[in-house]
Amino acid sequence: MRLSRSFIPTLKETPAEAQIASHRLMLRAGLVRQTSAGIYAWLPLGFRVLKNIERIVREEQDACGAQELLMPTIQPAELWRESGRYEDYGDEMLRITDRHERDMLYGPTNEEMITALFRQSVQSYREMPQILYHIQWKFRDEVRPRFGVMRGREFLMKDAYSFDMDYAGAVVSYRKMMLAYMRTFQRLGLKAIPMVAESGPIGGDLSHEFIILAPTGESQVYYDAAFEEIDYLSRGAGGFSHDSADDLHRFFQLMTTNYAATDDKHDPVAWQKVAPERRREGRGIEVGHIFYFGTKYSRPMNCTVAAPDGSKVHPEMGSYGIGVSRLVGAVIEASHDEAGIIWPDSVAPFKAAILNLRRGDVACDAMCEALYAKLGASALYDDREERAGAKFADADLMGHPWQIIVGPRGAAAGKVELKRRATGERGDATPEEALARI
Ligand code: 5CA
Repeated sequence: MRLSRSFIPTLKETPAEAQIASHRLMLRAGLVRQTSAGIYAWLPLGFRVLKNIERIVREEQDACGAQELLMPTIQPAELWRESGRYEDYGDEMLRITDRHERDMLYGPTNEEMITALFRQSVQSYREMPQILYHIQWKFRDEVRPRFGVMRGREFLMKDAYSFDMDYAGAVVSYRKMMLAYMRTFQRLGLKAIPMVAESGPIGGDLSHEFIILAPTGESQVYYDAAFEEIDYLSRGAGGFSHDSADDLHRFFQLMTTNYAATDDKHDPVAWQKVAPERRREGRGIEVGHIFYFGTKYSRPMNCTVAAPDGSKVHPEMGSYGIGVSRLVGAVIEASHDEAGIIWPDSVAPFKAAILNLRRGDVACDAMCEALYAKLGASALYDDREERAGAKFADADLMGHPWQIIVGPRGAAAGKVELKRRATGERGDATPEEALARI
C-alpha cells in the first residue's frame, strides 16, 4: 500500500482518554477509533492485525481437530430461558425486542446456541466426540469499559465447545484445547501462562485462565519461569501431539505441576519452594479462558446422545474462549517502546515499510518503486512529501518489523539501509540483500 493513498490517520498528540500504552498507541498509529463507549471501528492498519491474529487462532483450532462454523450475534431469549441463564446474566446482557415483541439478545457467549444446534443433529455415540468453534463478535454491557479494546463492550472472541460421551473424553478435549492455546500464544510472540481459575458465570468445576505479564494487567500473578522454556510448537522428541493420549497427559502434567497462580489462589509457602531466579511475578492480562462444565447445559436443555447400549447420555461439555480483539492490545502491551509499537513478525500489518527519503529524486524513486513492485501487499511504501524525520517517526510508531530506508546518497551507490525495528540494528545492503533478509 502507498502511504500517500492510505487511510491511516496517525495522531501527533497523545489522546487524553487513553490511560495505557496499547490504547494510546492504537489511537496514535491509526489502528482503531471509538464510535461509542467500549465500541470500536477497526481501521485498515488495525484490521490487518486483527485478521492476522484471527488466522493464527484459526489454524491452531483446525490443527487440533476443531471445526469452524458461524453462529449469529443475535440470539432468541428462549434458549437462555432453557438453561436458566436469561435472568442470571443480569445487566451485562444487551436485551433487544423485535417488531413482534419477541425477546432477543446480542450474544455475550454461545453455550446455549451450540447446545441447541448439537441437540438437533447429533443422535449417536458414533458421531462423537465433536469440537466446534466460531470467531464472532460478542457484546457485554460492561459497567466500566476501559483500556480501549482490552475491555470493550463489543469484542471479537474465538469460542469453541466440546462434546464428549464421558468425563475421560472431556478431559482429553480440554487438554487438546490447552495445547492448541499454548501453540497459538507462542506463535503470537506471547508468553501466556495457564492458571487455575474460578469459572464465574460460565459455570463448571475445572477452569484455566491464560495470562500474560504486562504492567497494566488487572490482577497480580506469580509463575515459574519453566513455562517460558517449553517449545510448545516442537513436533520432534519432547514435543506434544494432539493425537497422543500420552503426550497430552505429559503436557497437562507440565502445565499443572509448575507453579502458576493468580492473587486469589496464591500460596506463599509453595512459592518459596520455587528457586528465586525462576520466580516471575507482576500484573497479568487474561487473553484466554477455558472451562469444563460437564452436563451444566446439556441436562437442562435436554440434549442427549445414544450410547452403545442404547441408553441416553447427556454429553459432557467444555467451552474455550480467546479474546481475539483483546489480543491486539495485549500484543502491544507486551511489545512496544517509547517510539511506538514493535510488531512480532507473525501479526505485523506489513512486513516492511519502504521509506523514500527524497521523493522526486530519480534514483530514490526508481529504487523504491522496484522494491515495492517486489514486495507488493506485504509492504507499506512511504511515498509522502514529508521530512525524513516524520517518516522515521511514523514507521517506528506503526511498528513494522523491517524498514527499508532509501536516501539519495545510498540510492546513487545502489544501496539501501535496512533497519530491524525490534533491535534498532541498521546496516547497508543492496536492494536484493534487503529483500532476501526480510
Ligand atoms: N464462553 C466462555 C468461553 S468460550 C467465555 O465466554 N469465556 S470468557 O468470558 O472468559 O471470555 C473469553 C475471553 O474473551 C477472555 O479470556 C478475554 O480474553 C475475552 N474477553 C472477555 N470479555 C472481554 C471484553 N469485555 N473485552 C475484550 N475481550 C474480552
